[in-house]
Amino acid sequence: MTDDEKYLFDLTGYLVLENVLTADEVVTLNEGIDHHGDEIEPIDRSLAGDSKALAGTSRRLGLGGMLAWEQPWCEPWRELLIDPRVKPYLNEILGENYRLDHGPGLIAMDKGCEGGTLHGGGVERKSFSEAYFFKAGRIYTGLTVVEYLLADEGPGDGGVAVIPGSHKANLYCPMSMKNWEQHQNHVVEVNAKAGDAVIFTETLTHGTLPWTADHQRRAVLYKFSPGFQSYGSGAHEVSYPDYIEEMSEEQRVVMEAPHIRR
Ligand SMILES: O=C(O)CCC(=O)C(=O)O
Repeated sequence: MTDDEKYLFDLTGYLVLENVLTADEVVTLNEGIDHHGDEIEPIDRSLAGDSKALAGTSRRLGLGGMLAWEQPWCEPWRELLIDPRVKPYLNEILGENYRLDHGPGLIAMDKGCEGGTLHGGGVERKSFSEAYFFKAGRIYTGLTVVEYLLADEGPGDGGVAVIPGSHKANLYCPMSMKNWEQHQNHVVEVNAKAGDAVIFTETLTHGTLPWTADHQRRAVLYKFSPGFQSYGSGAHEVSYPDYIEEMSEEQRVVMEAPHIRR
């Protein structure tokens, strides 16, 4: 992580890393999703709340469980736990020995799909599990999102959106802004290409704008925490057969339950 990237991440709460995945990796990950297409389901509740600006004609689609998929489909997802292009960033902001908190999870949206209320924000996230602070020359983040784009998110398409700098906000974000009904000029639609990754602190106020593009939105979210900390329920549920047994030593470290690591 360069000094410029540290400055920008501290200033805005997010970074876009270009070309993290190769075109072949994007194809392989998308093929895995297509292969498990019958497991993709619309989520069980609307995420747009009562916002007219975020409303849509369908709900977001979701898919999880990729780490436990059968061989060879699971492998590219397991590799992303220790992605050498992303790991230096996580080591810097989460500390070495970061762990997978939850995920990966797919967000898929078809044209017309509703958005999701903006949430997060420095003052709204009181739990230490979502802390953001700077101390002794270092950034410290709690829950941190690595969002891999498997389809382009171009200008006006919708998708992931953030309020830059809001991870340090001292006042509550107005509901009309969380609903994307007012102050839209301060809500940044993050534009990036398939293969890029967006890293953001969950403390940043973020959400989803309605999807307007003809192609399906596909973004995959891995959420990481410092090794000693958990936002989710802690230890990962491992069903039989124990898929963690199949993982490399480096991958298993990321799957460990929260504890102080020396
Ligand atoms: O990528 C998106 O649509 C935003 C995801 C989101 O809101 C979240 O992970 O909490």
